[in-house]
Amino acid sequence: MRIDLVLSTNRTYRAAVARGRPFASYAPTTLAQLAALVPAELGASVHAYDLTMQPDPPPGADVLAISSITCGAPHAYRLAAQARARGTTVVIGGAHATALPDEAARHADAVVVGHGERSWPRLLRDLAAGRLRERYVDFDDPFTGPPVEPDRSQLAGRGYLASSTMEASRGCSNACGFCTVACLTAGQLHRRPTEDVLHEAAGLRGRVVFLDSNFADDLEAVRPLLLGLRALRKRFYAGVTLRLAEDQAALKLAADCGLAGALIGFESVNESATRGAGKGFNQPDRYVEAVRRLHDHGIRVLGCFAFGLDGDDASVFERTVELADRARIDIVRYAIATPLPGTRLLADLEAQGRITDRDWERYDTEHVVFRPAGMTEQQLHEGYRWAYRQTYRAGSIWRRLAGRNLTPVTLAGNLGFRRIAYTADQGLGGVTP
Ligand code: B12
Ligand code: SF4
Repeated sequence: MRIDLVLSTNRTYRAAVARGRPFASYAPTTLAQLAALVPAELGASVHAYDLTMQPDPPPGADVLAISSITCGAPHAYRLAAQARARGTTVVIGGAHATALPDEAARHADAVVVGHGERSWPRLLRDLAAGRLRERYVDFDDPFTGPPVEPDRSQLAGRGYLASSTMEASRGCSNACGFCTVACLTAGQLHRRPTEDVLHEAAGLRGRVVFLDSNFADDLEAVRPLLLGLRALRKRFYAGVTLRLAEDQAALKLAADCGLAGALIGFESVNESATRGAGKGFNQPDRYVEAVRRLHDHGIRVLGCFAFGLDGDDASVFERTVELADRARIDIVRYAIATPLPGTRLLADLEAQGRITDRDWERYDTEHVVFRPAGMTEQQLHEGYRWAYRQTYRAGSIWRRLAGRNLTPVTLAGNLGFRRIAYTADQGLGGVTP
């Protein structure tokens, strides 16, 4: 049996692949995890294709298993139609199928909703036994079975900026209105056993990137892991919230244990916008001080902001750029607020009749798909692109980074975003809102 595992993506990423210059980023573990879960007794040959980095797979698989986030759903459905026309069994899972399983079911022989750790091997055994079901749903703790180590050989040589990616937990203890994580994990946060995480981390080369949505909100729960990472002398990057910067003891411990870089969702410089999105623990008047504290502990900051939440008006772009400069955020990522399926944001905007675009391709945080409250759609799109160009001017990069040791990641991140910001048709949603 030949099983092709595929990560679908949207037009912007496919165009970059076609140009031979994909957006090098951190490696997802999705395909590597699914490859490792294929039961050995099936004797299957398994091939993974991350289409954010490489072209579509050749035809001929017996099973095509597609993982899709929302902006990759149209691509997933096209691949599915082509494969089914050739008699291939198609399975779809991932964020979009979990939020909208009925839609995915129209394009696949089976849909996997939620975690794949138990469902995926069960599905393959069912298929081999000729009793494939149409839907497999599992939101229980995915980390209770025997430890699964992602088969990273499947992703080798793809040119990722960071390949040593892994999970220590899945889910989040918060449920911010614009975020899909609560939907993907049925509102639960699951942690892997510390010894499994340390075992996997020990085998990874260089700095580890934890893909967790919220690595360190509960310090007591994560303390044994931090101490273990310190014993391994592992430096690592992780997604955290600003709560970490507010807690001096936690910050010091995380830094001592190797936290080298933090991905943080600042979201907005408008307090009403962060509060409205259910992320009221982000207080914009404390952002500069928070970044200073992280820097004082030697932690680099990748700061994420979303434009267009209710509460934002057209002044938000200039104010955000100014804050990113003043706080000296190492790498800045801007997004257009996007009402992804499964979020409260989508439910609210739909109820208010403000959704203007239902092309999932454009639900990539680079396009405006709803009517913003405090500006026009055009202003939101242009302001987003303007903010990127401002933040990645040479002068701004210099102001944010001067006087600090430059790491390869900081440099590559800034140069990568600068390339995207100044190449109008190659990212940032092309030229149309
Ligand atoms: C790595 C990553 C990426 C990679 C790859 C993206 C991709 N196309 O999949 C990169 C860096 C390119 C990326 C970019 C973006 N990403 Co991203 N990314 C992640 C991240 C951090 C980790 C994914 C991962 O490896 N998880 C670990 C694996 C093991 O878990 P998993 O993917 O959920 O898979 C499990 C189950 O879902 C299930 N499963 C999944 N697929 C399938 C398929 C089958 C057949 C089966 C059986 C089971 C199954 O089984 C797996 C094991 O249990 C997640 C957040 C997160 N922590 O998950 C966001 C996330 C996937 N990204 C997200 C977003 C929004 C984006 C961007 C649009 C925006 C942005 N600026 O980041 C871009 C768009 C990229 C594009 N055009 O494709 C959202 C997706 C939400 C949605 N509904 O669309 C997430 C969930 C973050 C979030 N909090 O909202 N991202
Ligand atoms: S935005 Fe961050 S803190 Fe909020 S629910 Fe999502 S992962 Fe958790």
